[in-house]
Amino acid sequence: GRSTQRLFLLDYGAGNVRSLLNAVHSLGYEIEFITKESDFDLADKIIFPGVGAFGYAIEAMKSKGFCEPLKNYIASGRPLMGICVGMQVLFEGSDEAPDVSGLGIIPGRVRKFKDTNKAVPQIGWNSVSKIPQYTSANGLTEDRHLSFSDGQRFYFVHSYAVPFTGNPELSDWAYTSTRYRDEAFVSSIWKGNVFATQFHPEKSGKAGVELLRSFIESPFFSSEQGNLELPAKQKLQPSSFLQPDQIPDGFTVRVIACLDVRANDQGDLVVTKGDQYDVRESAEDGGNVRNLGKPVELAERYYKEGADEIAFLNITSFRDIPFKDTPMLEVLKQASRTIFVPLTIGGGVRDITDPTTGEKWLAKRVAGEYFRSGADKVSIGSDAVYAAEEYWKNNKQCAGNTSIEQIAESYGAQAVVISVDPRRVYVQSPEQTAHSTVKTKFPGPNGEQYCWYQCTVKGGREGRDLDVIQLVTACQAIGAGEILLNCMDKDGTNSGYDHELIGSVKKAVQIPVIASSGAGCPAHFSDVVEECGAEAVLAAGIFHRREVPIADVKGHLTQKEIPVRPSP
Ligand code: 1PR
Repeated sequence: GRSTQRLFLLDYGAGNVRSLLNAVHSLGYEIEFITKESDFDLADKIIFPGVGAFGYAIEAMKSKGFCEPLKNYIASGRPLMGICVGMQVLFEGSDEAPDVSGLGIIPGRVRKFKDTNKAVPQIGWNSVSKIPQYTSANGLTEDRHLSFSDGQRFYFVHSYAVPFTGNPELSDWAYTSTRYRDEAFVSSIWKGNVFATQFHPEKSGKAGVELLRSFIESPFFSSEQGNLELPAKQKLQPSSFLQPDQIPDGFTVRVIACLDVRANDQGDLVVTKGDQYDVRESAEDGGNVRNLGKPVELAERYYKEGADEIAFLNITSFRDIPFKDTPMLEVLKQASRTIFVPLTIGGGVRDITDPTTGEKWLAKRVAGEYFRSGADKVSIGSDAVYAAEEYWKNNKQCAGNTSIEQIAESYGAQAVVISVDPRRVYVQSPEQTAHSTVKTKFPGPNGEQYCWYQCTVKGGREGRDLDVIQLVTACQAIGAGEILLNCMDKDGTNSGYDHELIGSVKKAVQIPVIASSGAGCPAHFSDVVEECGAEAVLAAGIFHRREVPIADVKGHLTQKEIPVRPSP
């Protein structure tokens, strides 16, 4: 790297640190791993990322004997930057693990967001408001060295946060605050050599990467001069301390690009797109698997065009072991090198037994491979249907070992997305089925006024006796963090989203819902947000076929006064 300082990453075995490595490398710096206690003495600066569950993080830190050395490192005055759970563990404790103490460096506790009138976890982009604590005697404020500017958006993905009460007890520490609907919380802390963010800078596009650069390069964090005393602070009177109701809600709707990926008949991994899940061209066109481009190239284009998240779905994974499809791991490793927004990977996330070796891979290990390759979330399709069927059969008891529970336990609920592949089943009247029906504006082939949404597995090839409401309520109870709500009837039709489906699911769960399938023009995106309250809108075909640029979608949503992250 450009400086002689030794930058270290304190990784306790969290989720996706690869993206953080890639972000630091993209700035031209090297970063080493803290693997043993003596490494703390070699570090000039430490970045401490945390993903997932608070309790897991503390236990992992303890088992590695990192807690005391980290406290001593901080006491030595050398700079530390915490990220997400890496910020939370600096506090006294968290509701997420009531019987586990945090490091107690910062006064206060981490609380769970209320989900009475907003989706929890908060998954998405939000703004930060600097809390004016003081200006230094010579007018120099430390802000100059942290490239926060109003209007920027950063990526949050968490169910727990430190409330911003506006009382001075946090005044020494709280650096910015953010509002998520009815709750203001501390989105970053800074005091002397300790800086930490609730959001993920390595997943917050250019704004986030520049913030990492600030930490690495800012003189306020230089360890050469020891803990450079910040300019003398003239404490503002507490009365002038920013109050929670002065914090704006900058939460935005996410626009997500989705890449269905599979091997074509020649064995090359291509981005394809189903038309109601049929990914092959017509017979007269050769019947080939539609080839809409290469996964990493397309993903990079979408990142540059302003996609807020990118999802890769390995759509033939139900056939074979995803690791025979190791190209998917390679796709993630390559994509996460230059793409600094969240990546979701789906397809084949479940317990698997390798038919040749008989080796058993738990879903947690499959997901771990994907996280270590650069994914932030995994989506579970078929296996979630099976888990929901078990849940209802066992009278709403969680089995304890489902792929959802395994992954949420270590990486947090927010890392587990349920990908739903429902299709309409029309009935003349609700009495004809025990399933949850909707009265539809789009009658069935025989004029049926009602329908229910049947869950399918194996990429829509097999219908199950489970409806979409049973699926999403069970998965939320089991511990999933988000719903990716596809729709077979609408898939690839460009006729708009299925509002009846999305509206009924939004009413049934408190976790965020991504609208998917059918988008054909910018108005379709604003319609589904206005009518169903989807937290995110996803499309595939219109982006792959270059019919509608992402910027046009964001421009249209802005015109409709739906907040979006500004395109880069
Ligand atoms: O069951 O856990 O192995 O996961 C398989 C995953 O692959 C699931 O997420 C499933 O939705 C997906 N999948 C399987 N087969 C297909 C197929 O198309 N034959 N993709 C498929 C379904 C859903 C989105 C699509 C949106 C937007 N496609 O990827 O892009 O519906 O489409 P549009 O904007 O073009 O209308 P497991």
